[in-house]
Amino acid sequence: MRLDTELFGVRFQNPVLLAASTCGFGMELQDVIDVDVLGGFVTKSVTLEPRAGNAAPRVSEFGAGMLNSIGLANPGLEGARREKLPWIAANVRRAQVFVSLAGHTVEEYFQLVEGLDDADGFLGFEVNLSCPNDAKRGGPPFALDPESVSRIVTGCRARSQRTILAKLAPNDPDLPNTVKRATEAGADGLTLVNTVPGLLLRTDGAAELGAGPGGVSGPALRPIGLRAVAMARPHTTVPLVGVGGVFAPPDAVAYARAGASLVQMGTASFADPRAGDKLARGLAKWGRHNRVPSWESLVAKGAA
Ligand code: RRO
Repeated sequence: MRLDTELFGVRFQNPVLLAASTCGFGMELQDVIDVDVLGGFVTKSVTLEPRAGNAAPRVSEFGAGMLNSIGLANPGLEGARREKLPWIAANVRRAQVFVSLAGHTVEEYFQLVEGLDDADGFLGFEVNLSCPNDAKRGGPPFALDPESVSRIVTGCRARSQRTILAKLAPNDPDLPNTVKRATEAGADGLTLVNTVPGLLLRTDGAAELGAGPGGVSGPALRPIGLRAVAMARPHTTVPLVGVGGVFAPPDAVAYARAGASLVQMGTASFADPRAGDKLARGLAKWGRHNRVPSWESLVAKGAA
């Protein structure tokens, strides 16, 4: 099965990306995996200022997946420019890279785009509108307010020629509307979905995570991500990127059938950093076995 796919004016050698926050900025994994065997990866979300992140423990496993509250730990705009993006520019050749952006205000997204747009080494931005763990901002994520989605994507679009993905929330009461708003505002693609808000408690009533609540990922997120992709597909023509519980080839194929042109892997690659590479190779084998000529032939089409 041919795995390569042409999107956003470039070639992805396979449809498997590592999700934001699971591979740092690539360099953190350099002794463990060759990121250039992947279709691509998304960096940690970059904020204007460096962030130390939330109190430990930041992740906790449970039967159906994982709860995290990392709290946007990242080196900030200047740190990313100075220490992280140059490594990507010098070392990543074949994987397509998206820089994830997280603002606390609408204007902060614009400052982030302005501050990073002329750096080298990446294809585009994944505008993270759906972080469930931003204690500094508080309140619901921007993705749950269609007006904010529209303003943020419009402003980022006006400031960059690069590919812009908008990362949306799983708990959106009107996802079709948000999908339409993000598309009309100029997003080139949509990433569906971020983690679902959740809480794990110990028997003494204390939260398992230092920050209290967090975001649920892993197998439990797969039906939620698939539903979101399938629900979004008729409402936009732009490519969709499916995230949530992608572990094995049938999971990725299910996302393609729902309408995702690419998939991202998060929790699976926490447990095994080589999971992305294994998935790409597993997909090729799955396609041979099932006589499917190409990944692209599996991807359900969007709105006409
Ligand atoms: O850093 C985090 O705690 C985090 C982010 Br920015 C996000 O978008 N989704 C998530 O589950 N955790």
